[in-house]
Amino acid sequence: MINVLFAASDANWTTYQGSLMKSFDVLGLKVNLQREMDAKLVDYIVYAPSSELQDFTPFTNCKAVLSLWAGVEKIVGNETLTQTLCRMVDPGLTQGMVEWVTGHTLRYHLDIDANLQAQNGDWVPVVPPLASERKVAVLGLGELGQTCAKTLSALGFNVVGWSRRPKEIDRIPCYSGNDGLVQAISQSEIIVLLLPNTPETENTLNASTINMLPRGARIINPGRGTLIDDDALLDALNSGQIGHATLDVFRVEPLPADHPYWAHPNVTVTPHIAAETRASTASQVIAENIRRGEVGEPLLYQVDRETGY
Ligand code: NDP
Ligand code: OXD
Repeated sequence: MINVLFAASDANWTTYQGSLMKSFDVLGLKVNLQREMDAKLVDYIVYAPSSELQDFTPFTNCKAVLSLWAGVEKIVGNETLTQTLCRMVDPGLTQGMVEWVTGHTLRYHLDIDANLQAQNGDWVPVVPPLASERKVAVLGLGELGQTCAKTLSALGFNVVGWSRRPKEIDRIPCYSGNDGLVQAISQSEIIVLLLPNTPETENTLNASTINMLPRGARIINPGRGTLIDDDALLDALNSGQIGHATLDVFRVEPLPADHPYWAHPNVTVTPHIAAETRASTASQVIAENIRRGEVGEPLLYQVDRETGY
């Protein structure tokens, strides 16, 4: 019997218990899945940041902590966590992010807001440009960024990408490093942020990089709140340097009701809903990693503790 501790909220338990058991069954894994268990008996921990579990020291036989979240910034620096840490890469989550990013990119590209507001009887045709005339920078070319970049490129957008290490992606010019960031963003009218929260990515968009963007550029941030210097963005929104921002993630969540983003006419706030891990597909990923752990195969999606993602 494999002992799996489910360390996440009550709501997560309700959502995941059935799917996880089904996925274990499909792979022929005999699993004892519980919310409480003698720490020494635990073989794997399924973990979400909503869990109160912070001290991993007692889990001396635990082979891996399997995160239900893609972003692991809340756990990666935990010094008691010496076990292997795997993040979530879930096809359902990826598909959700592609739909969210594509939808908000098209909102900006087609200037849908202008049409929604122009309903006063004046017939003023303004034909949107084609996607090929719109340059979009996707910052972060991992599981999510790369899939979004490819989808936008397939729709015809002029997509460029940026990542830490150099990459080659068909029909998408890719840049890396500090100089690469300047090249990626300097002519991009829409910037999509899909970087993780690490010390290196903090304030990727700051006063200096924001000023490198074409005037009126639009920002879409489903990555993490720390990627943006909020004061610099508010200044740029007020001056018109940034035309509009759609923000799904914030330094403090829930975003406080008195935060200037809520009231700003050129900001759309969404409450961290860009993409959620989907129980049916994510459970298959967890089950596959436990199967691998049991037969001594390398686990998928291991977090690099040095880089923090
Ligand atoms: P990945 O780890 O697969 O990809 C991260 C990307 O960021 C990689 O391309 C990586 O470069 C790049 N990167 C990391 N550090 C730097 C740096 N210093 N400079 C330039 N590029 C860097 O993550 P995912 O794509 O799965 O997820 C991205 C983020 O999306 C998550 O960390 C999370 O914060 C957020 N997220 C938000 C959700 C929401 O609902 N709003 C839902 C799920 C995730 P390289 O390829 O060279 O390693
Ligand atoms: C995640 C998220 O990291 O939902 O999975 O933000």
